[in-house]
Amino acid sequence: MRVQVVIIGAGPSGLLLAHLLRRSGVETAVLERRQRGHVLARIRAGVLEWGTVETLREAGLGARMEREGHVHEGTYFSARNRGFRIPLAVLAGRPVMVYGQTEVTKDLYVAHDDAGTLIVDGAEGVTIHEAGGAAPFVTYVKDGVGRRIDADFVVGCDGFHGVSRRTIPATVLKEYERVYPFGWLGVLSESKPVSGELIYAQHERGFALCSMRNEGLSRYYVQVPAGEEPEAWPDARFWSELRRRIPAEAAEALETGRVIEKSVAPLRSYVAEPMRWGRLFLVGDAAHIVPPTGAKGLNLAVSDVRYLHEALAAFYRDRDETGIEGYSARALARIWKAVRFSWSLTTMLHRFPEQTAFDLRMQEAELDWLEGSEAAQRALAENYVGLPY
Ligand code: RFL
Ligand code: PHB
Repeated sequence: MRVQVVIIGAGPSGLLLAHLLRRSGVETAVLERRQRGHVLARIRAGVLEWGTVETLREAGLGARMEREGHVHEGTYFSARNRGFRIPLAVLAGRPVMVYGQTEVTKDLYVAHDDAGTLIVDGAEGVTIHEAGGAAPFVTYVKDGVGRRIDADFVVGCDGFHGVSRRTIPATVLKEYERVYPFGWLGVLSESKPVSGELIYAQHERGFALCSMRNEGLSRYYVQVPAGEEPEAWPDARFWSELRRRIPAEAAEALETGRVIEKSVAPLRSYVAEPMRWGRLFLVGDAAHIVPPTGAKGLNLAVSDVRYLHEALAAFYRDRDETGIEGYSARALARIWKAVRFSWSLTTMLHRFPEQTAFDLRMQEAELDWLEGSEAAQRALAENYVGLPY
């Protein structure tokens, strides 16, 4: 079998790229290791930059997001149980949208089902061949039968643990990494969100975040040591720890409902360069990871997809290769700024094991400055709502 572009991974990167390419008349096949039910059960991102919202709208994927998503014009920060608000839309000219990654992924699957895109789930042993040459192909096993797809290009949208990045020779790939000595324990709870807007809370016991999915579904996180098991956190322990870290009024108002998901996510900053090797491109988490503190991971995946879609569409339309040649540098320029932002928010808000009394004071002074300075708030807001493409 032959298609123009083979995409590995049916997360948001792979599904959105396939969707945009189909609208530009480019034929794709998407290979996903997992079953669709598994992909849709993953609870991940919650906050969309306005550029992501516009990208989804322009792609004809905005209808349910308009109805069910929530526009947030501000967000709260808190230091030592006292909160203050940053008016994002006033300072940066744009709000953000709270609409879960799970919902974005569902909308994409519905669009692909309607259009009849080839999405192979349960594709095992996906292997990329000859990506450095002119005629790449991909092999995999489905239902015990070996298969092969030839293509002009292969796109790795297969997340941090995928095969695509590892296909690039070690002599070519340069990796940059910081692993943080903590993770986030996340809880999805059937309860009314404690606040109409998100609360990012710094506290000497560790960071906490109050987020949401809708009026009846809250998403909360507390910082825990790296390697912590969710089983060490029965519901009562989680709620009591959360209450201790958030603003006093929020702690009082907190409603605890049935917990329907609980998991620990490790925190890391990671970038692989370049994001193209011959006829193989990397997109999204396959090339970079940010700690979730800045809510940037999914949004970066979307900006990579925008750039690569533009490049491939120009190639097929006009045989113009400039976009393809420039993809990696263009994507990385935006990525590094989001990596910096996510790292700096993480550093400002988390408790580090080796942190001294002096370091704690530095965090508190930074938050105090943020509370009192419009310039500081504007800088944060500009990054949080998303830098231009
Ligand atoms: P994904 O979503 O990991 O999808 C990759 C897909 O590839 C498949 N795959 C393979 N398929 C075939 N063969 C193989 N060998 C394969 N190996 C893997 C996988 O099964 C999967 O389906 O990557 P993608 O598409 O690049 O999307 C990236 C986003 O998922 C990620 O950046 C965000 O979830 C990060 N993130 C957040 N981002 C935001 O923009 N805003 C947020 O508020 C936000 N909050 C979060 C987050 C991530 C979190 N976790 C759990 C890491 C909160 C959390 C807790
Ligand atoms: C979420 O709702 O899951 C969420 C929100 C904001 C973040 C990270 C995660 O920074």
